[in-house]
Amino acid sequence: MTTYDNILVRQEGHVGVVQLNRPKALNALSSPLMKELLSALREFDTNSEVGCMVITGSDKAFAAGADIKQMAEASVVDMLNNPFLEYWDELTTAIKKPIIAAVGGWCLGGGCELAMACDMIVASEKAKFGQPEINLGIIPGAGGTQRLTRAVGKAIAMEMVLNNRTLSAQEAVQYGLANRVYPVETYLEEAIKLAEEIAVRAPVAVRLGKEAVNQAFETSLTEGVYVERRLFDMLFATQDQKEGMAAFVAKRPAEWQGK
Ligand code: DAK
Repeated sequence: MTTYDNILVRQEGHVGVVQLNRPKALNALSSPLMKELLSALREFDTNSEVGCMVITGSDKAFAAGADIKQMAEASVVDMLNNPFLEYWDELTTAIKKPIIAAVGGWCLGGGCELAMACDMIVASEKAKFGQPEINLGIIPGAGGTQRLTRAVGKAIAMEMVLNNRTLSAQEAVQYGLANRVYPVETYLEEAIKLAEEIAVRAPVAVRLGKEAVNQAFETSLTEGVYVERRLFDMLFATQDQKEGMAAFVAKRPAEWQGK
């Protein structure tokens, strides 16, 4: 497995785990870190032993945002030319397997945007979600006004973006931003357990299920239902659909082939 400078990577069962590892900077997301993250996720995405991924940080910080020190002196042209943006875009479009964010502590700015770009969020009781860019004289730049608003609604999103309101883990679940909350001692283990459950399900159906749910954010209802129907029909060309239904009828567990 490739080793990196800013992240730690390991495989647990069928789960690829990526741990952001800039503890002194509270896992601030620098360009090198984002490049490494994308590279590690791509490696897991093409690894047939891996069915799901978990991105985590430390118990203190999932990530305290994009690296302010890196951005502080940037010009508009620097921002336009920096491949930083492409790394974020590719994270949501190029990775086909599901990704779970396991959020321990601070989950701010770009850190919150990174967690929201994942498919699910498992939080520790100490997690804090926020978009504090307003304190720096900017606004979120990687989905923080869009994914956040779709998740929590306009009222809460406006407070977070305009007035640096932070959400506790419980609030994040209550408002539909996070899936589950666990004690800080167990949230990562629980996230990996959830990822393992998903990882051993029918692989093609998992991939298309992720794609179909994500379509809900991109299209009208009519178009979205149309896309869903086409993906649904496509699954009837897989051996796994035959196996899944045969196993149900025979009252035995299904054995997925990913074919
Ligand atoms: N960047 C760089 N360093 C950071 C950092 C950050 N975001 N957050 C923390 N650090 C560093 C601190 O500078 C400090 O370093 P030293 O001074 O020791 O060298 C170290 O981490 C520990 O931080 P603190 O001493 O501040 O720790 P505390 O426990 O007192 O406070 C905190 C924790 C999380 C409340 C505090 O560190 C904090 O407020 N951090 C900044 C949070 C923030 O404003 N985040 C939003 C950043 S703007 C884009 C995509 C995304 C973005 C932009 C563009 N494109 C696609 C173009 C995103 C922008 C952002 O996220």
